[in-house]
Amino acid sequence: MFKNVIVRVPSKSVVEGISSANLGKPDYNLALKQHELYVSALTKTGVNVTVLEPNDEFPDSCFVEDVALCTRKCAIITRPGAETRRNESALPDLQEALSKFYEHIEYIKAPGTIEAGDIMMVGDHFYIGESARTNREGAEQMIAILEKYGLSGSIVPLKEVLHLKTGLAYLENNNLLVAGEFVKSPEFEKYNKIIVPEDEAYGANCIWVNDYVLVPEGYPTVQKAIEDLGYKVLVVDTSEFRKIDGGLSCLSLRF
Ligand code: CIR
Repeated sequence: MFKNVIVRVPSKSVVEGISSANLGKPDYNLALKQHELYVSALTKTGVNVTVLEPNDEFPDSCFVEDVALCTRKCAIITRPGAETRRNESALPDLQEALSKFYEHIEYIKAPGTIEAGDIMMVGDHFYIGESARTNREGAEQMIAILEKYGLSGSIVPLKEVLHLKTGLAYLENNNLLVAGEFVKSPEFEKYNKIIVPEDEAYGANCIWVNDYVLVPEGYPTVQKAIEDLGYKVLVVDTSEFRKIDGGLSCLSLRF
């Protein structure tokens, strides 16, 4: 069960977020509205939500998932691979918020880079995508920290997607939503795979929160597959975040 969630409100500069989507720039006011509805959906799952202030200096800072990994033993502050995001993880309000919940806070150090969108938690094991944002050194530092706390990690090479969780979502109870390059990955054979059709690939970025699953609006096949598994589904529109390659998982830290 998750008790806590941390989010950061999008800033006006969200329109300048890094993007490869070719969908135009986000509408700031709509992004704000969608973010509010995202927080409402999270609140319905019973978690306590800490809301950080917008930060105009960092256009992508609403994607708070990337700057820390929150485990049941410790929080690890990452070192983002994207240059424009590098110092996001040092923002004092984030560190302050984490220190309210965690006695142990660890840090990824140069030359390691890692963004926690590349990390998928399955119980006490953490799959770490080696991507354009997360290098081998960063992944190895992360695994060493996890092992220090009795947790474990393994590296999954990424070829096509931005982050590991762009194409994977663990829904607990052995259920794994998989898209694109991960459908045939040997690492994930042991899970009950729910395969996301290519034309709904963005819908793979769902989040499980306390027996609810938050699903992005507009991905009916994914939504039905999750409902058929018996989960309570909360649909949230993320159209403005999709324009800058972000989705449901990216917008929060859950622990
Ligand atoms: C970026 O490129 O860093 C942002 N525009 C999107 C980050 C998405 N985060 C995530 O998948 N965890």
